[in-house]
Amino acid sequence: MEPILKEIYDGVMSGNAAEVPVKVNAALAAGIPPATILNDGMIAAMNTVGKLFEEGEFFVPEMLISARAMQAGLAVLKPKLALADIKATGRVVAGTVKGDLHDIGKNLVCMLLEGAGFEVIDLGTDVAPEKFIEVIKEGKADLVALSALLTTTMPNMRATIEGLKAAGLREKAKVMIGGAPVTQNYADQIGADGYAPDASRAVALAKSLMGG
Ligand code: B1M
Repeated sequence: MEPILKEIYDGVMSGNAAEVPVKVNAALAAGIPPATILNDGMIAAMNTVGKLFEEGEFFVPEMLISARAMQAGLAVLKPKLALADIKATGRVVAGTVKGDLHDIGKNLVCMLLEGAGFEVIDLGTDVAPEKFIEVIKEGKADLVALSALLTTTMPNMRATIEGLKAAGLREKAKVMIGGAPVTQNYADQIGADGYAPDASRAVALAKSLMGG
């Protein structure tokens, strides 16, 4: 691994929100592709953080400060990730489902969707089914993008789809889902229109769901 990528990795691990953006800028200036900085530096570090949490070496505060450092680095990377090639069209309402506060993956998906030309309404985290339904009812979006990072909050993806059905709005919008514990099998079970394992494949999926 390039030394600067290792420094970014270490900065996210130790939760150094002041240093990570500086290092990300340095890596960009050195010509390292944004996707490499993201995947090999930042996402790799978050995976290690998760592993250490599972092993009881890290606790919630450590996860939180690592997440802050990652968000600070992402803010620098955003304009580079968002450099669009071909513009897609479509309006997306995105959010992390009710009960779930994880937003880094959802933010990345939103950034790349915007970069690809989608209009994105980001409802944030802990979003109740009613909020998504309201946006679709008002005709403000054609695609619902649901993220969940907890096995305990995944059922709120199903609840959102069921809510759309009950409101007679299921035909008005496609629904795509993703997040670490989510699978294609789960998407099929709950009647989602698609599943993507990562942010770049989420963009490809959104384009295909919108007929692009
Ligand atoms: Co939490 N957490 N966390 N956490 N956290 C996980 C998810 C966990 C796997 C850690 C572990 O045990 N190894 C575990 C979940 C276990 C499970 O249910 N299977 C866990 C737990 C248990 C918890 C708490 C319950 C801990 C506690 O309080 N005891 C608690 C729950 C709080 C809540 O939500 N109600 C909690 C809290 C937190 C923090 C707040 C401290 C913090 C989040 C801060 C934030 O997001 N602003 C946090 C963090 C940072 C993590 C880990 C370490 C990292 C998550 C992350 O940001 N990854 C995580 C461990 C892990 O995932 N390795 C963990 C980087 C991000 C880029 O990846 O989000 O997977 P990800 O997104 C990817 C893809 O999944 C996909 O694209 C993204 C980019 O490629 N994707 C989509 C995501 N959404 C998509 C939507 C799409 C398509 C693709 O279409 C719509």
